[in-house]
Amino acid sequence: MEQRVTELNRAFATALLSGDEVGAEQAVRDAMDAGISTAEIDDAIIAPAMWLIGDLWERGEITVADEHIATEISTRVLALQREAERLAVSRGGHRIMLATPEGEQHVVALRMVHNLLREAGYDVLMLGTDVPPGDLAASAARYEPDVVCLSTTMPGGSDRILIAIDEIQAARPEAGFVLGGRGLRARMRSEPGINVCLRVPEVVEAVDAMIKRADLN
Ligand code: B12
Repeated sequence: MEQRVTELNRAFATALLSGDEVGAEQAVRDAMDAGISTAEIDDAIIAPAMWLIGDLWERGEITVADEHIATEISTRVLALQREAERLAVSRGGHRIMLATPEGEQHVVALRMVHNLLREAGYDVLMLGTDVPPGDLAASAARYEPDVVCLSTTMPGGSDRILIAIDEIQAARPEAGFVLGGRGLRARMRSEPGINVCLRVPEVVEAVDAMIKRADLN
């Protein structure tokens, strides 16, 4: 991790010195994605780069304008950090329920989904595998999820998922759905309230969009 922090500090400083706001933002986004804390990003990536800028400016190796540009970019990056934190906090107020429908035991993808949503700040409730539709509905009524993520791998999975959605909707009409897995029929497409994903990394964006849509209604 220390090595990664050093690399990102270099990338950030290089971006500041070349007035490259996109590059600076990227370095900080990479740091956040790597799980480096805000305090460490501030202390080990942004501050040392600004100290370097100060040294170069004192030695007359860069101009006052260069220093101003670096400061401006760093300030904008701090706003980006605040935005990411605000998003994580606001996600914490939303519950996402995860399960595979009856007959489905493949759960590795859903566990990956669990990790990503939790990391993004969501309140995640994992029901596990092979959950009958009536039990899914009862849990939806009890735990009031904003979004339900379902995964299916086996042939016939689409039908089981549609039955599960029907039952959950009757118990919790507000819930949106994010679906994934190779058991879904190729012609199963996203529609309002239902988002079909091909890959696990799409899930945070899909859930964010679903919650935003619900908030607008
Ligand atoms: C591990 C495994 C098992 C384990 C599961 C353990 C567990 N707790 O998960 C066990 C041993 C229990 C098992 C059992 C069976 N299995 Co199996 N299994 C596998 C294996 C090797 C890996 C599955 C896996 O983890 N993949 C990794 C994940 C990450 O990938 P993925 O599921 O494809 O998910 C990707 C996308 O679909 C998507 N995604 C999936 N879900 C979701 C959900 C959301 C919300 C999002 C956003 C995205 C998303 O994102 C992922 C990519 O980013 C596969 C081989 C394969 N090719 O996949 C066979 C496989 C799936 N199994 C198969 C079979 C046939 C069976 C059994 C019938 C075997 C038997 N005769 O008993 C049983 C059926 C059990 C059941 N009823 O569910 C077949 C299915 C063939 C088919 N579709 O017709 C496969 C393909 C093997 C094969 N080549 O024959 N299996």
